[in-house]
Amino acid sequence: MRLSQRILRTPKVLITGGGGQLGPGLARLLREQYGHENVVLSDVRKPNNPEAYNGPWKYADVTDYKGLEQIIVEQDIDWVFNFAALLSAVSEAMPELAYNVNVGGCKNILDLAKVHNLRVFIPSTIGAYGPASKLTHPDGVPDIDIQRCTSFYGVHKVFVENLGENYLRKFGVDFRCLRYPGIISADTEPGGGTTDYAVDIYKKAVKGENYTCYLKPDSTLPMMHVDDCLRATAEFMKASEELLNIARPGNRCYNISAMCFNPALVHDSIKTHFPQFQVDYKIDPVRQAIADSWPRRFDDRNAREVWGWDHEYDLGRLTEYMIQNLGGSTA
Ligand code: AKB
Repeated sequence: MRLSQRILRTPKVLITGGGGQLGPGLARLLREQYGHENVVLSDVRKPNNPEAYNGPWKYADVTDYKGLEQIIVEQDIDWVFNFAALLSAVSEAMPELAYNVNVGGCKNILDLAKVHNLRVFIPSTIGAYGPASKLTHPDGVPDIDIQRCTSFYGVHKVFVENLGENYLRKFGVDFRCLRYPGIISADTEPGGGTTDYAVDIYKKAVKGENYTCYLKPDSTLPMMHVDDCLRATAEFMKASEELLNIARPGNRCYNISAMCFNPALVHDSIKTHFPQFQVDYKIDPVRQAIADSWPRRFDDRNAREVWGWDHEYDLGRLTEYMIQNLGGSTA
């Protein structure tokens, strides 16, 4: 197939780390747009989500270059979305494995993108900023700032952001990266992050139980509903390369933002539906230190101006969604 034909055809997509919080939802969205057979979901664990059975599923370990290459070649892949990662709290507990997956895995994917002419999406995070950012930018940390982060996870993400942009500038690799806030979903588990409380708190509330929170009540962080996150990811990946190159030459890392809240605010929001719901606090020093080092707010003006990002969910709507989708009633 000639290159011009490849550019015009429907992309063949590989999602790595696809069994986690984001993979199944992204596969569902992309399969609706590009066809079920064109979206390959993959992970190192057996599928635990029904979406795995709605199209191709493969074993793929991002730390295994040859294994990944085999899938990319055999499946004739054009786009890779890499969700394989150890999140912030788990990375502090297992720094070596985290390095291999978060750094080594991404380097493999960037090298494969260079060899096989792939478009690659690798998410980054609020964790890619350090404690200075929220002091210097209390109203929102911009895309470009000093990133002296204090968690292993943040250090890994900063490295990959910079490596990806260097592969773009030096080798023309079509690298794309969004910095995600904490993502909140009802039907998939977050798995080892600092922002996981914002999912767990809703689960307890709908069961009629109280919640013990590991972050302080005023630990404000940027957050986002999973549907906004997945829509942003799909839209950003579709944006024309030319548009991105002209708008911010050499820069492919964009903040995306929707809402900011802390445990006290989400507790208040849940109480509008379950007035008896109680939260107490037992602080986890590791996750509290991570949260304290992250920005409270993102400035995402570039994403809004350059490729048209906009969010749909605020805290009130998120609370209604979570209660309904976790089996509670908002009536
Ligand atoms: C985490 O808490 O580690 C993640 C993130 C914000 O990147 N949810």
